[in-house]
This record gives sequence, structure tokens and C-alpha cells, in this order.
Amino acid sequence: MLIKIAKPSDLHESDVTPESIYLSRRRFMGGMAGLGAGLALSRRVHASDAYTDVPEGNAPPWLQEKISETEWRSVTPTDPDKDRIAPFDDASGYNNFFEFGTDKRDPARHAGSLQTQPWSVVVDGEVNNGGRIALEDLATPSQFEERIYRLRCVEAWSMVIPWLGIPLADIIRRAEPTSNAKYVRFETLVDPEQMRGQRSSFSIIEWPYVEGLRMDEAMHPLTILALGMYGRELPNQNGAPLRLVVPWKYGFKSIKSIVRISLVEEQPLNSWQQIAADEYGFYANVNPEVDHPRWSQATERRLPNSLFNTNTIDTLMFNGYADEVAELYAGMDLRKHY
Ligand SMILES: Nc1nc2c(c(=O)[nH]1)N[C@H]1C(S)=C(S)[C@@H](COP(=O)(O)O)O[C@H]1N2
Ligand SMILES: [Mo]
Repeated sequence: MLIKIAKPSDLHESDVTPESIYLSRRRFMGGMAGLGAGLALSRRVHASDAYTDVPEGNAPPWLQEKISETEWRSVTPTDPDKDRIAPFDDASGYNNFFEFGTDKRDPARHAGSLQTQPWSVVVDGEVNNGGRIALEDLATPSQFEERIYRLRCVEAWSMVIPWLGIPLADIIRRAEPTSNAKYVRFETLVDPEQMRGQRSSFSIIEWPYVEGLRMDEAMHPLTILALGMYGRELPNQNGAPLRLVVPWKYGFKSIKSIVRISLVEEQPLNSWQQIAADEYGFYANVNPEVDHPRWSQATERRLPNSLFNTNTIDTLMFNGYADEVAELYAGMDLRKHY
């Protein structure tokens, strides 16, 4: 399998970022190599050019420590022109998170009410080692990695976002799946008191928001559970404290604020498929050749953009990750399994 996993000393970030960001970022990673650099350093990162306008987070100490020990292991987008990291303001201000409303600005406005500490996740189903696990216990056995990925929404806009997280495969292995485990099913929190979108009586989603992956997709090294982005913990509107990131699939697969991970035998019915199965499938692989019934998927609007420059670029097969993931779908009719 061809995965471009860089060593911490082998930086490719100049490929994806303006030079000022690259330089300050290199300082950050240099410090990381020494480890023990700890919290003071991660504070400095926030203040550096790398992440200007990234507000200070409020992560618990264990998470700050894990973030400060992050390893550089990115599968980077490679087009130096188009694949620039989106400003934090765009990544945290233009969101889909229907639990907080349907407007792109609703999540940033209203997700502050979400209580993310303490947090626990139920791991259950076809496993020998399940149970309710505190987020800290779920995440700390794994090495944190930074992954700069494209995120391509089914609505035909996209961004490049630097995530911090752990391979989903780590969590699955520790759960010790039985031989009946064929899929992984995820659920988001349900709490109408904290999530005002769930109080609305005309919501099209039947809560909880549900997503699913085939086992080999879930175990794929590109698939991560993110706990942070831009060198800090996740803002609530991006799915704090724990969200899935599957970069070769449409954004709706990357379920936010996860409270349950179930290993199951049957293919899960994900929320968007439940709403409109003729428009949104289970696989949802980014595919410029298979249009949405109501719009083309051949191009995308890459953020940041403006009224004067829509910054329209070609959409790539599997969102540009075909070398890594195409073999998962060998022999499948991707028009049928959209
Ligand atoms: N629970 C939940 N997860 C969700 C959504 C949602 O409405 N609820 N929206 C999805 C969609 S459509 C997209 S494009 C991405 C957006 O992630 P971002 O806001 O971090 O860019 O989150 C996905 N995860
Ligand atoms: Mo989306």
C-alpha cells in the first residue's frame, strides 16, 4: 500500500502552505522532536504565524499533553497552489453540524453550549473488550498524529484542514472484534438541552446522527478519530471532543461528537441515506464521475474563496487519495454503490 507517511524530520509542509506558515511550523515540529517541550511550546505555536488567529483552547491537561507530543505523520495534499491550509476562521466558522442548526454559521454560534468534559464513549457490539470508556482512556494509549487532509462536502465545497488525532484502527484493535464484526457504526450525542437543533420539531434528521464504515475502511491507516485541529483541541462546532475523519469520502461520513462506536454484522443505515437514499449512499466516496441527482460533482469550491473568485477546482477521484484507497473498491460498480 502506498501511503506517504513522513517522519517528523521529513517535512513536506512547504508543499501545502505559504512559506511563513511552513517556517514557523518547522520550529514547532523541531521542538516536538525534543519532546518534553510540553505545554509552553504548544502555547507558542498558537502565537506563531503557523496558526495566526487560532484562539487558545480549553483542553484538559491530559489532552494538552497528548497534543504537545504529536508526531508529524501526514498524508499531505500535494498541489502547492490549491492545497493551502484553510484559515482557522473558515474551518471553524463555516460548518455543517445539524444538531446546532442548518445554516453554515449556526454551529459556530450555538455549539458553545455543548459540554465536552467529561466525555465517554461506549464501545460495544461484536467485541470481546467493550464497555463505556472515558475519552482520556480511549485516546491516551495512542500516539497523536497530525494529518493535513482535504475535506470535500457533498455540497461541492472543500477545505484543507490540519487534524490531530489517532488511527481508528487502534481503537478497533483494542476492542478485540469477533469474527462477526463486518462494519463499524457510530452515533453522535443526543441531548436537546445542549443541542438546539435537536429541539426543532421539523428537523429532517432522526437523532442520533448515525454513520458507518465497512471494516476494511475503518481499519485503513488514513481513517482517524480527531481530537484536535490547528495545534489545539477541536472547537465544539467541528465535533468536539471526538469526531471521525475519512478523507476520501464526502464530509457527511465524518461524524462529529461521537458517543458510541459499535462493531456490527449488518451494514448500518447512515442518517443521510435514511433521509434520501437516492441522493446519499452508504459508501459516499468522492467521485467526480457520479453526479448528485441535483448537481454535478465534477468540480468543487475550495475555501477560502470570495464573490470575485469562487476558486473552483476539479474534484479528484477518491478526493485525491486513489493511490491509497482505490483497491478497497476493486470490482465494485461505483455508480451503484455511491
Ligand atoms: N453529528 C454530525 N456530524 C456531522 C454533520 C452533522 O450534521 N452532524 N455534518 C457532516 C457534514 S455534511 C460535513 S461536510 C462535515 C463538516 O465538518 P467540519 O464542519 O468540521 O468541516 O461534518 C459532518 N459530520
Ligand atoms: Mo457535508
